[in-house]
Amino acid sequence: MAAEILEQLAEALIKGQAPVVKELTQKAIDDGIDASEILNDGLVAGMSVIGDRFKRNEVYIPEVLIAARAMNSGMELVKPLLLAAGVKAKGTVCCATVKGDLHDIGKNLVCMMLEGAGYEVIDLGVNCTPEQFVKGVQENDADAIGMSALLTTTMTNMKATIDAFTEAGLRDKVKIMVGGAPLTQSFSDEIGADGYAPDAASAVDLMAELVG
Ligand code: B1M
Repeated sequence: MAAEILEQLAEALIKGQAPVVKELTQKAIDDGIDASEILNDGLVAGMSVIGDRFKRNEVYIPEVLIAARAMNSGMELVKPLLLAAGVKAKGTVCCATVKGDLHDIGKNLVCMMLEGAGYEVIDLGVNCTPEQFVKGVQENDADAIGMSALLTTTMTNMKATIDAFTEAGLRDKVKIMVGGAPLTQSFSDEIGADGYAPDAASAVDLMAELVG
């Protein structure tokens, strides 16, 4: 019975049906299904299908955004229960677009996918200075950061941010993931990041490798 509701929940999320996701999440809660089971076997299961399809170019950005909205409608109900039960996220990640850069569509997608995969995501927004990244990590005791850049002129601020973590004595504690259209794996290696993800779904896989 529980398995059936969770399957329906994942299916509704894949279809981006926010009201149905909300309704089924509430039904699952009312039926006494554990909140982390609803999260992992319903919401996250659906979102990972979307992630895989996105990676294979079977769905595109609008579908991912619609699925993420559906995910949020279920998360709103499940989150307070998870917090009350003391269920821990897989890790905490501070994400932002780097200093000088205002592009946030890709970064927002990465945030949604990470959240969908069970990470606590602190969105530090756009035009984020190295100091703001460091402060964000310190205030939230984050395990990792995700830096996005869309401009060749702002890519260099990624290195400045990594240097700021080294100066703050936090470089060994924090995993650093980078991404954005002008980036490459070799650029990521050059600046000393821990990993580069070419798209939002790969960002989830990479974060799992980096943080677990
Ligand atoms: Co701008 N812009 N823009 N822009 N803009 C580009 C990036 C550009 C390539 C357009 C062009 O000239 N052909 C060009 C950059 C050239 C360069 O540097 N080589 C450019 C420019 C020049 C500019 C301005 C300087 C223009 C001007 O004012 N003269 C200016 C800069 C403002 C600033 O940031 N300081 C500017 C402004 C803007 C808008 C505000 C109008 C708007 C942004 C709106 C917003 O984001 N809220 C905008 C847009 C929309 C674009 C394009 C058209 C689309 C970018 C986008 O959102 N793509 C873009 C041209 C293009 O790409 N066709 C362009 C969709 C998004 C989902 O993809 O962000 O790549 P993307 O994210 C992907 C992956 O890269 C990856 O996952 C995502 C999903 O799979 N990814 C990560 C991204 N971040 C990641 C982080 C990770 C992991 C993966 O880990 C942390």
